[in-house]
Amino acid sequence: MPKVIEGHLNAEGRRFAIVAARFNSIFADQLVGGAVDSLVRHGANDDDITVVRCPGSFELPQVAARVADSLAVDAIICLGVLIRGATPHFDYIAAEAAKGIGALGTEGDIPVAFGVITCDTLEQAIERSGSKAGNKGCEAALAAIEMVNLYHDLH
Ligand code: DLZ
Repeated sequence: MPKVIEGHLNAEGRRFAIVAARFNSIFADQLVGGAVDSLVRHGANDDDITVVRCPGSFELPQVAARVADSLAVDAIICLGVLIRGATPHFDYIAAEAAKGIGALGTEGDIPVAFGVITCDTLEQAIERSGSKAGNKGCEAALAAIEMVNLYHDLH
């Protein structure tokens, strides 16, 4: 049998920061609610969850980097909702958010989950923020819990 190392889904005693963009807040707030719900249902204490809001998804990596430096947390969950408009703006913001969040996770000491949804239509945003396609905030929180425990086991 191969030796398998994988993180379990117990968030007890772990501290989390959720960094969430306010843009498209109807949907972004749903992602925040989903992430908090996931963390608490997996054992995290309300007091161990800090929510930090920023203007838009472009700012997520900037704020998350400061959160990593200033708050004693075990993982950061970045949440944002990008909805494509008539110009290429969407692509620049999406690329910056993905690149910055990815770099922070790779270069920093703690896991950083990517809960940014990139939608071509409002309908896709509705589907991904708590209806047909689930809640991507919940999924990002689960990834963060698993990664915290995986990093712990890899030490
Ligand atoms: C400007 C902008 C646009 C057009 N669209 C979105 C979006 O769909 N989702 C999002 O999170 N943020 C958007 N923003 C705001 C930018 O992320 C950023 O806050 C501004 O460009 C200011 O730096």
